[in-house]
Amino acid sequence: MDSNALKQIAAEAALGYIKPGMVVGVGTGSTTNLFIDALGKAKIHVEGYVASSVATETRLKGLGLPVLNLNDTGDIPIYVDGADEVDPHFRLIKGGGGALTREKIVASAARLFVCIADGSKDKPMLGKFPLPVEVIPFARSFVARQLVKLGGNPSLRAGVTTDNGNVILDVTGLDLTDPVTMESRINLIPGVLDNGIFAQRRADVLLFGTPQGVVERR
Ligand code: ABF
Repeated sequence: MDSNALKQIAAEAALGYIKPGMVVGVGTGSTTNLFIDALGKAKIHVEGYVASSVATETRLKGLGLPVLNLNDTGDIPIYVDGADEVDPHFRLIKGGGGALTREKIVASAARLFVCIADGSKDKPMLGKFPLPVEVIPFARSFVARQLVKLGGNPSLRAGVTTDNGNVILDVTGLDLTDPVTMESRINLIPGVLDNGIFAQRRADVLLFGTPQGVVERR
Protein backbone atom coordinates (compact mmCIF):
# COMPACT_ATOMS: atom_id res chain seq x y z
CA MET A 1 0.00 0.00 0.00
CA ASP A 2 1.64 3.28 -1.03
CA SER A 3 2.05 6.21 1.34
CA ASN A 4 -0.76 8.16 -0.34
CA ALA A 5 -3.21 5.37 0.44
CA LEU A 6 -2.01 5.30 4.05
CA LYS A 7 -2.41 9.08 4.32
CA GLN A 8 -5.93 8.71 2.89
CA ILE A 9 -6.83 6.28 5.69
CA ALA A 10 -5.68 8.74 8.34
CA ALA A 11 -7.33 11.70 6.62
CA GLU A 12 -10.71 10.01 6.33
CA ALA A 13 -10.57 8.84 9.95
CA ALA A 14 -10.27 12.47 11.04
CA LEU A 15 -13.73 13.18 9.60
CA GLY A 16 -15.15 11.39 12.61
CA TYR A 17 -14.03 14.29 14.79
CA ILE A 18 -15.83 16.95 12.76
CA LYS A 19 -19.34 17.90 13.95
CA PRO A 20 -21.94 20.31 12.51
CA GLY A 21 -21.58 23.87 13.77
CA MET A 22 -17.87 23.51 14.58
CA VAL A 23 -15.09 25.93 13.68
CA VAL A 24 -12.32 23.66 12.42
CA GLY A 25 -8.63 24.53 12.16
CA VAL A 26 -6.97 22.97 9.13
CA GLY A 27 -3.26 22.32 8.68
CA THR A 28 -1.02 22.15 5.63
CA GLY A 29 0.59 19.40 3.59
CA SER A 30 -0.35 16.42 1.46
CA THR A 31 -2.11 14.46 4.21
CA THR A 32 -4.13 17.50 5.19
CA ASN A 33 -4.98 18.07 1.53
CA LEU A 34 -6.59 14.62 1.51
CA PHE A 35 -8.51 15.63 4.64
CA ILE A 36 -9.68 18.82 2.91
CA ASP A 37 -10.81 16.85 -0.14
CA ALA A 38 -12.73 14.48 2.16
CA LEU A 39 -14.38 17.50 3.83
CA GLY A 40 -15.44 18.70 0.40
CA LYS A 41 -17.21 15.41 -0.24
CA ALA A 42 -18.66 15.01 3.27
CA LYS A 43 -20.26 18.49 3.26
CA ILE A 44 -20.56 18.61 7.05
CA HIS A 45 -22.43 21.80 8.01
CA VAL A 46 -19.60 23.34 10.05
CA GLU A 47 -19.54 27.05 10.87
CA GLY A 48 -16.26 27.37 8.98
CA TYR A 49 -12.58 26.53 8.63
CA VAL A 50 -9.48 28.38 9.83
CA ALA A 51 -6.59 27.79 7.41
CA SER A 52 -2.96 27.51 8.54
CA SER A 53 -1.59 28.64 5.17
CA VAL A 54 -2.49 30.40 1.96
CA ALA A 55 -2.25 27.05 0.19
CA THR A 56 -4.82 25.50 2.54
CA GLU A 57 -7.09 28.54 2.29
CA THR A 58 -6.98 28.32 -1.50
CA ARG A 59 -7.80 24.60 -1.46
CA LEU A 60 -10.71 25.10 0.96
CA LYS A 61 -12.15 27.97 -1.08
CA GLY A 62 -11.67 25.99 -4.29
CA LEU A 63 -14.03 23.37 -2.85
CA GLY A 64 -16.54 26.04 -1.83
CA LEU A 65 -15.83 25.50 1.88
CA PRO A 66 -16.25 28.51 4.20
CA VAL A 67 -13.00 30.05 5.47
CA LEU A 68 -12.89 32.09 8.68
CA ASN A 69 -10.27 34.43 10.13
CA LEU A 70 -8.71 33.33 13.42
CA ASN A 71 -9.02 36.93 14.64
CA ASP A 72 -12.79 36.56 14.43
CA THR A 73 -13.25 33.04 15.79
CA GLY A 74 -11.52 33.12 19.16
CA ASP A 75 -10.30 29.75 20.40
CA ILE A 76 -11.56 26.79 18.35
CA PRO A 77 -12.60 23.25 19.29
CA ILE A 78 -10.37 21.31 16.92
CA TYR A 79 -7.30 21.46 14.68
CA VAL A 80 -6.39 18.76 12.18
CA ASP A 81 -2.90 18.65 10.66
CA GLY A 82 -0.09 16.39 9.52
CA ALA A 83 3.45 16.05 10.79
CA ASP A 84 6.90 15.05 9.62
CA GLU A 85 7.80 13.09 12.75
CA VAL A 86 5.79 11.93 15.79
CA ASP A 87 7.35 10.59 19.00
CA PRO A 88 5.74 8.33 21.65
CA HIS A 89 4.85 11.40 23.73
CA PHE A 90 2.80 12.94 20.88
CA ARG A 91 5.46 15.57 20.30
CA LEU A 92 5.99 16.46 16.65
CA ILE A 93 8.35 17.87 14.10
CA LYS A 94 6.45 19.95 11.58
CA GLY A 95 7.22 22.48 8.91
CA GLY A 96 8.29 20.39 5.94
CA GLY A 97 5.63 22.38 4.13
CA GLY A 98 6.99 25.70 5.40
CA ALA A 99 3.80 26.64 7.29
CA LEU A 100 4.97 25.81 10.81
CA THR A 101 4.39 29.24 12.36
CA ARG A 102 0.71 29.60 11.47
CA GLU A 103 0.24 25.86 12.12
CA LYS A 104 1.52 26.29 15.67
CA ILE A 105 -0.67 29.38 16.19
CA VAL A 106 -3.86 27.60 15.09
CA ALA A 107 -2.91 24.41 16.95
CA SER A 108 -2.38 26.49 20.10
CA ALA A 109 -5.82 28.12 19.66
CA ALA A 110 -7.48 24.69 19.44
CA ARG A 111 -8.74 22.62 22.36
CA LEU A 112 -8.10 19.35 20.51
CA PHE A 113 -5.21 18.80 18.08
CA VAL A 114 -5.74 15.73 15.89
CA CYS A 115 -2.58 14.74 14.02
CA ILE A 116 -3.02 12.65 10.85
CA ALA A 117 -0.13 10.82 9.24
CA ASP A 118 0.96 7.68 7.48
CA GLY A 119 2.57 5.20 9.84
CA SER A 120 6.09 6.01 8.62
CA LYS A 121 5.98 9.25 10.67
CA ASP A 122 5.72 7.25 13.93
CA LYS A 123 9.25 7.41 15.39
CA PRO A 124 10.92 6.34 18.66
CA MET A 125 12.33 9.85 19.00
CA LEU A 126 12.49 13.17 17.12
CA GLY A 127 15.47 14.44 15.19
CA LYS A 128 16.07 12.59 11.95
CA PHE A 129 13.96 15.03 9.95
CA PRO A 130 15.74 18.40 9.49
CA LEU A 131 14.16 20.92 11.84
CA PRO A 132 12.51 23.86 10.00
CA VAL A 133 13.06 27.28 11.62
CA GLU A 134 11.27 30.38 10.28
CA VAL A 135 13.59 33.40 10.33
CA ILE A 136 13.18 37.03 9.28
CA PRO A 137 15.49 37.61 6.29
CA PHE A 138 17.37 40.43 8.03
CA ALA A 139 18.58 37.96 10.69
CA ARG A 140 19.32 34.91 8.54
CA SER A 141 23.10 34.74 9.04
CA PHE A 142 22.96 35.78 12.71
CA VAL A 143 20.38 33.09 13.49
CA ALA A 144 22.39 30.49 11.54
CA ARG A 145 25.41 31.24 13.71
CA GLN A 146 23.34 30.85 16.90
CA LEU A 147 21.95 27.52 15.66
CA VAL A 148 25.51 26.28 15.07
CA LYS A 149 26.30 27.20 18.69
CA LEU A 150 23.34 24.98 19.70
CA GLY A 151 24.96 22.09 17.82
CA GLY A 152 22.97 22.43 14.63
CA ASN A 153 23.92 22.51 10.96
CA PRO A 154 21.52 25.02 9.31
CA SER A 155 20.89 25.36 5.60
CA LEU A 156 18.71 27.89 3.81
CA ARG A 157 15.67 26.32 2.11
CA ALA A 158 16.26 27.50 -1.45
CA GLY A 159 13.59 29.50 -3.26
CA VAL A 160 11.14 29.53 -0.35
CA THR A 161 9.45 32.59 1.13
CA THR A 162 6.86 31.80 3.79
CA ASP A 163 3.30 33.22 3.89
CA ASN A 164 4.71 35.67 6.43
CA GLY A 165 7.48 36.88 4.07
CA ASN A 166 10.31 35.05 5.84
CA VAL A 167 12.88 32.37 5.05
CA ILE A 168 13.26 28.83 6.39
CA LEU A 169 16.47 27.35 7.78
CA ASP A 170 16.44 23.55 7.88
CA VAL A 171 18.63 22.37 10.74
CA THR A 172 20.22 18.94 11.13
CA GLY A 173 22.32 17.63 14.00
CA LEU A 174 20.40 19.14 16.94
CA ASP A 175 19.99 17.04 20.09
CA LEU A 176 16.22 16.75 20.50
CA THR A 177 16.19 14.41 23.47
CA ASP A 178 14.59 17.29 25.42
CA PRO A 179 12.40 18.86 22.71
CA VAL A 180 10.51 21.17 25.10
CA THR A 181 13.73 22.90 26.14
CA MET A 182 15.14 23.03 22.62
CA GLU A 183 11.89 24.49 21.25
CA SER A 184 12.17 27.36 23.72
CA ARG A 185 15.91 27.90 23.27
CA ILE A 186 15.56 28.24 19.50
CA ASN A 187 12.62 30.63 19.82
CA LEU A 188 14.63 32.88 22.15
CA ILE A 189 17.12 33.62 19.36
CA PRO A 190 16.38 37.15 18.09
CA GLY A 191 15.13 36.90 14.50
CA VAL A 192 13.47 33.51 14.88
CA LEU A 193 9.71 33.62 14.34
CA ASP A 194 9.09 29.98 15.33
CA ASN A 195 10.43 26.49 14.82
CA GLY A 196 8.94 23.15 13.88
CA ILE A 197 9.24 21.48 17.27
CA PHE A 198 5.67 20.96 18.57
CA ALA A 199 6.47 19.86 22.12
CA GLN A 200 4.86 22.62 24.19
CA ARG A 201 1.76 22.25 22.00
CA ARG A 202 1.83 18.55 21.12
CA ALA A 203 -0.92 16.54 19.53
CA ASP A 204 -3.85 15.24 21.61
CA VAL A 205 -4.90 12.50 19.22
CA LEU A 206 -2.79 10.58 16.69
CA LEU A 207 -4.38 8.94 13.66
CA PHE A 208 -1.90 6.77 11.76
CA GLY A 209 -2.77 5.19 8.42
CA THR A 210 -1.40 1.63 8.28
CA PRO A 211 -1.96 -1.37 5.97
CA GLN A 212 -4.19 -2.78 8.75
CA GLY A 213 -6.31 0.38 8.77
CA VAL A 214 -6.28 3.41 11.05
CA VAL A 215 -4.41 3.22 14.38
CA GLU A 216 -5.71 5.78 16.89
CA ARG A 217 -3.78 6.86 19.98
CA ARG A 218 -5.05 9.28 22.60
C1 ABF B 1 2.36 19.97 7.60
O1 ABF B 1 2.27 18.66 7.23
C2 ABF B 1 3.77 20.27 7.91
O2 ABF B 1 3.98 20.87 9.12
C3 ABF B 1 4.39 18.94 7.86
O3 ABF B 1 5.67 19.14 7.46
C4 ABF B 1 3.56 18.29 6.85
C5 ABF B 1 3.60 16.84 6.68
O4 ABF B 1 3.48 16.70 5.35
P1 ABF B 1 2.73 15.56 4.61
O5 ABF B 1 1.36 15.47 5.23
O6 ABF B 1 2.73 16.03 3.22
O7 ABF B 1 3.53 14.33 4.85
O8 ABF B 1 1.58 20.18 8.68
